Amino acid sequence: MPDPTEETRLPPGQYVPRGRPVLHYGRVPQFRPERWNLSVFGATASGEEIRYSWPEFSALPRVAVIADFHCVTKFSIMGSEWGGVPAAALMAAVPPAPEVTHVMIWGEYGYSANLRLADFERDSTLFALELDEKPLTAERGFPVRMVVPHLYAWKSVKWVRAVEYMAADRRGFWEERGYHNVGDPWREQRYAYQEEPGEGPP
Ligand SMILES: Nc1nc2c(c(=O)[nH]1)N[C@H]1C(S)=C(S)[C@@H](COP(=O)(O)O)O[C@H]1N2
Ligand SMILES: [Mo]
Repeated sequence: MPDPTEETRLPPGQYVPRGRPVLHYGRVPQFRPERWNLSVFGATASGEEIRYSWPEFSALPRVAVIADFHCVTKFSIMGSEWGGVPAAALMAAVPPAPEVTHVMIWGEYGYSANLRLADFERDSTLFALELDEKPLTAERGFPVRMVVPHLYAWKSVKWVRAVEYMAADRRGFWEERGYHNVGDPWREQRYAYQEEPGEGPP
């Protein structure tokens, strides 16, 4: 049955495809639990880099978030249930220094995406380990991916390995390649040329 609310939940220019597309640049990395860690570095309040091992990270308390997810190539994936660690909980566990304004989320192979601290802190921003109550599949970002449902999906970095606290904004992988620095789908912030003063790094 089509869900009648989907139409009003769809940002401008988006459509709902059949099935659930999988999209990423490059190869799917292999997960080696004994070598895996997730690091929080840069301008931490303590000045130290914190590293979570897989047993540590996978034991953190999780919440569920139901959200739609919008790719800049115009497909939207509606109503997924993501389970994971709220970004705000990670921030509380590893506080940023007071001057931090942005974060860079780093995936395997150097993929990255920058976020304003306010976007990172949103209740719906998660380090997701589950999709629809099952562990993520390898191609969806196993073991951990970012979910930032209120921004275009290139910001939802798969295979996350690090969070960098930054005292100034810096562009990530797609933001350096012509995509919008903020990426709000409701404002169709697709490309860098649409950026207004204050929406990108100086
Ligand atoms: N590490 C990594 N994460 C990534 C990407 C990527 O190329 N590498 N692509 C992004 C883009 S453009 C989209 S649309 C979503 C797709 O997520 P899905 O494969 O679960 O649909 O992943 C995002 N996260
Ligand atoms: Mo995308």
